[in-house]
Amino acid sequence: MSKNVALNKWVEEVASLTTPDKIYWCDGSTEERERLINETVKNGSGVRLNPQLRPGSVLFRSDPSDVARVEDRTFICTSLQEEAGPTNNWMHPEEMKAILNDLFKGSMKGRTMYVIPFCMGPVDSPMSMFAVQLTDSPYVVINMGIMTRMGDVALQKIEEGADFIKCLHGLGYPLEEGQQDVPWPCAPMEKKYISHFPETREIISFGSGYGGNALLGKKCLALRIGSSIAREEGWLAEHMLILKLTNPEGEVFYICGAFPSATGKTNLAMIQPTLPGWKAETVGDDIAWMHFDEDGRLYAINPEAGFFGVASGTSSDSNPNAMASVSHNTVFTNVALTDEGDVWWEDIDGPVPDHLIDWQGNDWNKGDASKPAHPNGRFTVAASQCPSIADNWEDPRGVPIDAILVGGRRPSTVPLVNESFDWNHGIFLGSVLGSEVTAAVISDKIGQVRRDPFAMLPFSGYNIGDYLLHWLEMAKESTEDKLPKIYSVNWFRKDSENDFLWPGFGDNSRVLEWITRRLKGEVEAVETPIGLLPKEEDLRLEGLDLKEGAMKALLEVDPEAWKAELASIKEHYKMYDRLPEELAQQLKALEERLNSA
Ligand code: GTP
Ligand code: SPV
Ligand code: MN
Repeated sequence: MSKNVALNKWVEEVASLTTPDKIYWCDGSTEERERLINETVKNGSGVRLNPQLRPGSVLFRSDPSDVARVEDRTFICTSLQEEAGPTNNWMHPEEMKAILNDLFKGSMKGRTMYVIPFCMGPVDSPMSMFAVQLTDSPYVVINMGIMTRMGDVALQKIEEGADFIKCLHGLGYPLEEGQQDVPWPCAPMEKKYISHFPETREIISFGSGYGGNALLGKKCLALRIGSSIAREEGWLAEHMLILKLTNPEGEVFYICGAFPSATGKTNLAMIQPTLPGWKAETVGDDIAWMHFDEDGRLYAINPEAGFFGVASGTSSDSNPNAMASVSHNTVFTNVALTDEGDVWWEDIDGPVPDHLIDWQGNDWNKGDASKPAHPNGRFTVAASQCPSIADNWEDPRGVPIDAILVGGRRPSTVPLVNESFDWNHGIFLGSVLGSEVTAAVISDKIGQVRRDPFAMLPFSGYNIGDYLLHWLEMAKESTEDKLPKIYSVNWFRKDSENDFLWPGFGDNSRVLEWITRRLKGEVEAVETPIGLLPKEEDLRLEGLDLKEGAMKALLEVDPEAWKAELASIKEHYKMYDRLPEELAQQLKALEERLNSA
């Protein structure tokens, strides 16, 4: 019980519907987390890692059907369908609540219902939001404890009267008397519902225990409900990393970047620049809440307290800061287990072991065709464990943003970097952002390029046309000289042999270096029909071992490819029921520039 009557009432209501054996209020302490981890290890759902190699850490293996976000089962429930728009699944709130009411009935039988008070954002920031998640998953509690400011710190504010968002989560796997539990309880796909009610600011998620489906502070609150609130209140809730960059002269730049799921946000947020004298620090790796302050500048906070990062591809070469972060006190999900009791995934440091236990708990021997770690296997770790975390990452005011990047996985057409002509052109570039779909979502479209406006396609809590209009209109809060500059970037160009043309990772600092010089007005760009590109000689490429012709390909604007791109953008824009007029104009202007080039 708390001192907040509304909260107690809601907890009681949910408990009488879901009939858990017990109700437990989370305090967010270290002892509590240890106890919960020990319980999951005891009941066989968690695997304690070797304390010599990976102290304080645990591995979970999900059900093979429950390995990523489920966009097909994610709903925005508004009174009118057009408010959810053409990119969201929609259901009327009453209809959805009726379905969920049936599904939740008795659904926590045999389990504990955990009450998780939490705060998104630094507890003392005016940008922050409080919430309470009810769940029957101890795995979710353990993860929420890392990803948010969870427990007494949040409850205290809620008891003092702070508004809180109701987040209800259930695994959908009740236990009958004497029934043996499974390591990863969840419901079948057709019973999963990740549902959002922007009009009443509620989230109800049923049937999945994985990532963004279940850790409701993240995509559901900070992005879907968050973006809907942000529109109402005049700020931005975005799927963006936040990076602090200091040049050798000691000048500081804050850069945020919208890249779709599994497309390099965590890596860029933790970049170790290969250019000497440059320093990079992490403010956030997935979500940015941004508002224009009285000085006309755009300030961003990271609403999260931890990283839920893609494991595969992470190594001391590609992302040393992530590797150091996960050296202890880390939750791993769906990665492989070594015979020594440590974790393993694709491209991690060291040789491939002869034997592993794969992410499904089966023996794996070197040479076997299957992948021992799932491509969406993840680590959950506190931001405070990251060696590159910026000392001001929890500044309640946020950090002032100088540049916004939008980037996708585009094997062709889109150049390494392209500066927009102005704010509205930048919003156009964001609106047509394309990227190959990754394993971060359960989909039959993995590997195909899809348009993902500002990497928010699966996360905008309202009509995507209104979302882009909101971006356009935000400029009124500032003046062109104070607005961040917007850049399209593409680390993922490939050659005919399917090899990446650009080394990526730490070498992306070379692109950031050019951007900062552009911000300072120190370097000229080449004006092309699609935007402002670097001259090859203005990019610092010393020490790189690029393939013959790589830079030419990375910086070219191929007229034929762009005509095809134009046609594809037109096709994409047809889907909108509320395309802002300004974007239709931007498209027309691009066509004219391409035709007269
Ligand atoms: P979410 O957490 O799903 O939102 O993903 P994210 O955008 O944070 O992506 P992340 O940084 O975890 O990278 C996803 C995958 O892309 C990893 O396997 C990385 O190794 C790979 N990757 C990241 N940056 C680069 C890059 O610059 N070049 C190449 N080739 N791969 C990269
Ligand atoms: C993403 O898919 O963008 C993620 C992982 O960051 S999840 O938390 O599952 O949404
Ligand atoms: Mn993400």
